[in-house]
Amino acid sequence: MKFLHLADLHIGKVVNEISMLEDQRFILGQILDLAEEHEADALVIAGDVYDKAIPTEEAVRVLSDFLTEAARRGRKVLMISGNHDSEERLAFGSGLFEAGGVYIGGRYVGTLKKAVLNDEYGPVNFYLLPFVKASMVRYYHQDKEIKSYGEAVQTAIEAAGVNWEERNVIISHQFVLGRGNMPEMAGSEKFHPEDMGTVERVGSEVYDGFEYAALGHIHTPQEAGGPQVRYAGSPLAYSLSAKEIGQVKTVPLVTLGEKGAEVQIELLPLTPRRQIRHIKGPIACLLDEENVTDPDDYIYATLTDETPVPGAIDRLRAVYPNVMKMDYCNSHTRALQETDLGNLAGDRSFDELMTEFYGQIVGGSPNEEEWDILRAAAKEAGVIL
Ligand SMILES: [Mn+2]
Repeated sequence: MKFLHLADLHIGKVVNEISMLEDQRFILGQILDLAEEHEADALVIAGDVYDKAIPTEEAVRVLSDFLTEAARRGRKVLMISGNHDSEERLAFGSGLFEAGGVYIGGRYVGTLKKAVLNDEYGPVNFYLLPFVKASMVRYYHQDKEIKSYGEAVQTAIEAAGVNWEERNVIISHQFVLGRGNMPEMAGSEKFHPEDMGTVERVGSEVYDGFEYAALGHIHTPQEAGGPQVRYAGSPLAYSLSAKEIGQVKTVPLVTLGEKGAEVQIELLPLTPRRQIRHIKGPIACLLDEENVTDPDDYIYATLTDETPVPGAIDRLRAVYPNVMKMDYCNSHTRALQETDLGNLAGDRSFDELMTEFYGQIVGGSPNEEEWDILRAAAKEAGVIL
């Protein structure tokens, strides 16, 4: 039995005002080709299928085409909802889809959906555990004391009546600590580990006993407590964070032999339609033909020019049509970084502050027209009378 493990597709995601839909259609097509090339029996999607609870029509079409094409090529699909998905909308038609080999775990209803796929060694049981909070599991298991997400996942698994004599795979979308270690974030996740209470962290030992735990939620591909408990990571970079730019995204190809045999995991690298790249330097240098490679990539440009470049973004776009972000790094921005914002005003007047600000950012002081605009804005904001 072979399957590809996907997660965090976030179909419909917009990164810095640029829609990723075509990139997603492209990478999903590549994944279907990889499934064919490696003769994978199934595709597992561990949550955050869509980016939003109410996806756009175009996003729905991308998923619909993907599922239809997977089924047409004889691949089973097993997917669960993540915290970004609407459980109910993702599960639309799921009872009917099963006849086509598409199994969806939308809403947690006290039991886990189980999909059984067979190979020459017998059945492989896939358990679909959608994203759950402690309260959702507590509602169905009021006899159990459930204080944390970890206890919730554990209760949900215990109630599933897993036959441990057989081969079992769990699909789950949670924040999982690998043997006590925090997972390594990519930067495009919509939460910060520091903001999370310990009740939201799931210990990886709750997945002990499964041949494989296909996890979603964290966008950096990684193990979480052992090679058989894995985050697939998102198939594309979804942020301009230093971590995620240039991160090679992969799809685990999981091969199960007979019960007790070692599980084989091969990470298949993905090649995006466009890379996200961070380029840095004076604008003249960045636009110099000698230095321009792959201009269609998604570009984050940091200009090191000491003075603001008029029309910089348009000039960049003329060469790199897919600029996602532009900022400056020069002596002014560095000075600003070192400024104590809390104590910025001190007891100085508005005019003094503006003069200094202009000096730092533009060099020189505002002209009469600029003063008029600044004072009008400050009046409106109630800063000056
Ligand atoms: Mn996600």
